[in-house]
Amino acid sequence: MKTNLKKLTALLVAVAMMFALAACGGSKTEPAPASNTPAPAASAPASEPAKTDDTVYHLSWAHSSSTSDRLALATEKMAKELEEASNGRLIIDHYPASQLGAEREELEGVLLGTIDCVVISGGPSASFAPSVFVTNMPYQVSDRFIGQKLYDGDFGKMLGKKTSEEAGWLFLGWGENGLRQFSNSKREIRTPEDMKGLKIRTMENDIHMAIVNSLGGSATPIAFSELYTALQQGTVDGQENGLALTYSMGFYEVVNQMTLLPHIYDAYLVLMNQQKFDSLPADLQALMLEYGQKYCVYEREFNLQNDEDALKAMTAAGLNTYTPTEAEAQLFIEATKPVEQMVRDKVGDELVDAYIAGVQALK
Ligand code: EAX
Repeated sequence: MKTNLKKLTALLVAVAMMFALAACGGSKTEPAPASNTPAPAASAPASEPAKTDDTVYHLSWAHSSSTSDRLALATEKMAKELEEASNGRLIIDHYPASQLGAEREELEGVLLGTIDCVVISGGPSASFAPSVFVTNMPYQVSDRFIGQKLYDGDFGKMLGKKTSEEAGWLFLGWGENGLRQFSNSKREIRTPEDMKGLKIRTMENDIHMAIVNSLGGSATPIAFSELYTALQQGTVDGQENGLALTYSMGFYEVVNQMTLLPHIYDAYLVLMNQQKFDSLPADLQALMLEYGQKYCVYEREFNLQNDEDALKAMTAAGLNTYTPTEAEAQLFIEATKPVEQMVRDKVGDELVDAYIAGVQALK
């Protein structure tokens, strides 16, 4: 309730700002100074000509991770460098930990222009840009470096552009959420048989839900910001996320079993409100494109390091891990085979074939 009120207040402030700006007869959008109020500056209208003066621009940058997570670490590093590179003209106002709303609201915000930039996984973003569903194909990529090359190559460039066309945001780059794996508080999962009857929280994404259900679990969509409590209160028995996030969000405190068999290599989409981008002077636009890419490089580096540290720390804290044998892994792959057709129905054969061919070429 408290969170809802906060969100409502943030939304009302943002809407009020938009009206205030409109009432000024299309005057320049001066960015709001950084403050403790979690309401980002409204975006300038698209028609506004780019400035070339020394105006200081503030960009709100939102994500759902905690301040110790790789998303926050990469944001701070990139923001510092961007401020320097722009001689203090481009300032990132960092809003971690779903401060501006749950992931769906963050996506809506970046489309409405009440949030300037967002880092978001391939789960919730598929509802806004359906081609993202292709990134949810199960048991295709179990090596992060193959995933990184896939998204850095032609396939990723094409897909990023396609998401901008579909949703209307500006795609800046592919970061890495990581290799998603199942964890739960009930029992060790060695084969899909062990998942029978387990309530597993998923993102609000049909393909993620289908994966869990085809493995015998019961998929329960819950917003990421509600997940810790849902595990703690037993609303769900388990979840699936990468190692770094399972650690940084404290999920390992409320599960005790983890199966090390990645079912999805989940990329992060780094997105910007298109009109806000258009309102920046050309040199700052170029910096945004460059530092959007740099952010992805930093975030992947932090993720790799965090994954390694997280596994050690969680094991030391009592988390039991199990790595399925090849024969056991095959059972997971077989059980989720029908999901591929679901993805084909959503995004078309061409995109799925390009994804599979892209992965195969890198293996
Ligand atoms: O940004 O909801 C989740 O499980 C995600 O991994 C989240 O989107 C991270």
